[in-house]
Amino acid sequence: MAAVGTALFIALNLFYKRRVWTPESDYYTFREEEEERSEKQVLVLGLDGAGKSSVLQELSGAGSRRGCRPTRGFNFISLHTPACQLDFLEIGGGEDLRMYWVDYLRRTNILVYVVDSSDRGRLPQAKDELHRLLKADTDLPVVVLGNKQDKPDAVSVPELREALSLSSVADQRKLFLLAAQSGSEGLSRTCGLQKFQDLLLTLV
Ligand SMILES: Nc1nc2c(ncn2[C@@H]2O[C@H](COP(=O)(O)OP(=O)(O)OP(=O)(O)O)[C@@H](O)[C@H]2O)c(=O)[nH]1
Ligand SMILES: [Mg+2]
Repeated sequence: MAAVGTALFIALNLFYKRRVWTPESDYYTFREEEEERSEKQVLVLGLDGAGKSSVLQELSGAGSRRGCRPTRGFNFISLHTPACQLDFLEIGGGEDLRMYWVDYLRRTNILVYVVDSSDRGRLPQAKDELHRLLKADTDLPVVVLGNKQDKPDAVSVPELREALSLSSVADQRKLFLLAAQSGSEGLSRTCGLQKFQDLLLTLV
């Protein structure tokens, strides 16, 4: 019995050592780590109707914002860039979903916060939700998109900075505010799709 036990122990030990130390396994571990490193998470949040899905649709190359329905749960797209893969996760902005937003901050590299610049009545609410997120994670880089700039009643970027109290945000935080409009390649016309992507890549 003892001999069988010893033989089993030696065999397992040899097997374990082979798994861990062979050059091939080292190579695969290295490759897995590399693959993990090259996937970056971008969390896309904002009140319902702000335009999160429309922005994602445009980023994915679908162009027009026509056909966007309220997101009842999640919405996910991946962008392959030469530097890395950007995984965008939108969580719906409805009141019932906002309580879950903070749970996703931990696993993300950047927060993109979309605001409807023409929804003046709900700017205070957009501000409160944004500051709740900023408080929950004090280091996360943030890009605020002041969306729907094509609408005649949209507030300007300086007004939006004021309305969202962005000047009160700590200096060391990486925070950017960009004007945007999505649909019909609007994002390309305002903040610039390529510029937006490049900015994200500098922040991951
Ligand atoms: N005029 C204008 N309308 C826009 C713009 N972006 C989005 N919309 C419209 O706004 C509405 C809401 O857009 P969505 O992209 O579904 O908004 P969302 O933030 O994903 O909303 P939820 O999924 O409900 O949280 C849609 O009717 C869009 O067509 C924009 O830049 N300009
Ligand atoms: Mg949506």
